[in-house]
Amino acid sequence: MKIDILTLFPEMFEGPFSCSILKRAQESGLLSIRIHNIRDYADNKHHKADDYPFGGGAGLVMMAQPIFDCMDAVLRDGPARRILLSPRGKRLSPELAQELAREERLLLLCGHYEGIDERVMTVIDEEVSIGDYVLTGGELPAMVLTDCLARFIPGVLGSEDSVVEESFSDGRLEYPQYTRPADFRGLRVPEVLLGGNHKKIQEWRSGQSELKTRLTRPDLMEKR
Ligand code: 4FV
Repeated sequence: MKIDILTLFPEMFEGPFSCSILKRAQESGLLSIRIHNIRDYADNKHHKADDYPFGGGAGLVMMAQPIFDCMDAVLRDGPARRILLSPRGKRLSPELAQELAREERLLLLCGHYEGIDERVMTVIDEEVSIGDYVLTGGELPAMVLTDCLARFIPGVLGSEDSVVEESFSDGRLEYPQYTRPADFRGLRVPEVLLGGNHKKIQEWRSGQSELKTRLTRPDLMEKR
């Protein structure tokens, strides 16, 4: 899968995509991520990429020209599903992430400041939101979306089981996890997990998921 990310702050992406699972996914060719600086396409002498909003109001708006020209350049070698990260968008969910993970190619546009010139929506297929709160930019949402969908690309996670048995996969929160040592500062791991009886372990885990979901996310119970 190929993901092109368009942003005014390419340096923000250095960290998250250069370690652990996402780094390995790129090295193994399962995922190719390219970051493009929209300001490089601003056709004015000061490379201005934002301006004051028509009609007044606080803050700055990203200009249409640098975004259009950046998208034209990036999509010269083929089409992509063009997504704007924005609070107006469809809420990111495991189902949406799984759907996006099946795409050949995605283009993610990161707004910043007060947002982008609305005429850019004429070259955007859909908007995606990571939650009902306003951030300083679409960069972090683009990272969240990329991380979330990458886990559904076959081969990215050590075992496919990881996405099968996890929070939300069956509408419930995941059961508690433990690892060695069995006794840490007197805090013991539940005996059932040390007994090797897989049926009992599965029952305990299912019970824990139910309990945690009922206590902390009853809304998920209704949804289910
Ligand atoms: C956002 C979100 C988000 C809005 C104005 C960027 C900011 C600024 N994107 N899910 N929540 N975007 O807050 O996706 O331009």
